[in-house]
Amino acid sequence: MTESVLVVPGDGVGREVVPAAIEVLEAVADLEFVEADAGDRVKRETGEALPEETYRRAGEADATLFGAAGETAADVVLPLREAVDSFANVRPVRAYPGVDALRPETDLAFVRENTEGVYAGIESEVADGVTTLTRVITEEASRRIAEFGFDYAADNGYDDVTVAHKANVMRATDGRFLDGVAAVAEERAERDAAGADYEPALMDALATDLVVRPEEYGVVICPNLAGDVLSDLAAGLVGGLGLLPSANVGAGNGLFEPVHGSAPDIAGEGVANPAATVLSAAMLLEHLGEEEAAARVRTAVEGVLADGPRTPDLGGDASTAAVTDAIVARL
Ligand code: GGG
Repeated sequence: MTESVLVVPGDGVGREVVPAAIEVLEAVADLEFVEADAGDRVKRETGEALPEETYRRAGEADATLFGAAGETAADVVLPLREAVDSFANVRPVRAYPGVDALRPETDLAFVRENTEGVYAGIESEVADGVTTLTRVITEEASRRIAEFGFDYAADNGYDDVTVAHKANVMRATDGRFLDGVAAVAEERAERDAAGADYEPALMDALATDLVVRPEEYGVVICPNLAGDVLSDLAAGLVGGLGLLPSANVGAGNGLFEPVHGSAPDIAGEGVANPAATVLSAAMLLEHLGEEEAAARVRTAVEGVLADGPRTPDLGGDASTAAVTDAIVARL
C-alpha cells in the first residue's frame, strides 16, 4: 500500500524548503502527499494557527513532513509533535566534507525529551508585571527518553552517551531527570542491554565543551529546552542551521522537520538552504522502512554539499531551486 505523508510547510522559508524536499522524495519513493495548513498566516486569516483538521490528519498519516513555525511555534509544532505521539526529538549534527565547518570532527546527535520541561506550556501572569512558568519533569518521561537515547546510541554506533542537566540548581526537576536516567542505566546493565554507560554533564559547562571538544561526544540526552538550545549551538560548529535535520519519533507515526525556524530575514528570496529539510525527508524515508531510498538521498545531499552548488549560508550564491535540482540530478 502507498504510504501517506502529510505535508505542512508552515511559515517563512518552510514554504520554500518543503516543496524542495517533496521533489526529492518524489524522485526516490512512491508516496502519497496530502498538504495541510498551519502557522502565522493561517492564524491571521482564521484566528487559529493549527486547524483541527491538520492536527487530526497528522495523527492519521504514516508520517508528517513539517517546514517551519514562526511566531505561532508553540501553537503549531508542539501540538503537531503531540498529534504524532512523539516523545523524542532526534537532531543529528554532522560536519560534511566540503562545507566550511568550525569543527570538522563533529559527529553527534541530540536526543531531546519532547513532551515536557519548560515547553509543557504552563505559563501565567500571576500579578501585574509578574509571570511564572512551570517546569514539568516526570519519572515516566525521563525513563522513556533515557531508554530511547541508549537504544539510539547502540543502533547508530555511538560509544559515548552524555546526559545534560542542571541538577545543582533545578534540584527537584533535573534531579528527577537524572534519577530516571540512572534507573534505566542500572536496569539495562542488569539485563546486559547495550549502551548503559553515560556521563552526566552540567548543561552550561557542556555548552562550552561542545564547542571546544565536539569529537568527545556521541549521543547527548537532554531535557526539552536544553536540547533545543544546545542543538542550535552545535549547528554553529558544522556550518549552520541549514544543515540540521530532525525526527520527532517515539510511539507513533513521526514528524520530520528541519531544526531551523521560519527565517523571516530571507523568506521569499528563494535562497534558503534545502539541505536540512531534504535530510529530514531522508529520516522520514528511514522511518517508513525505505532505507535504500534514504541512503540515496543522503549520498546525493553529501555530493552537492561537497561539490556545490551552495546557497549563501554556505558561502555560495545558488538558489534553493538550483541546489534542489542538483540533488535530484544525483539521485
Ligand atoms: N522547523 C522547526 C521550527 O519551526 N522551529 C521553530 C521553533 O521555535 N521550534 C521550537 C522547537 O523546536 O521546540
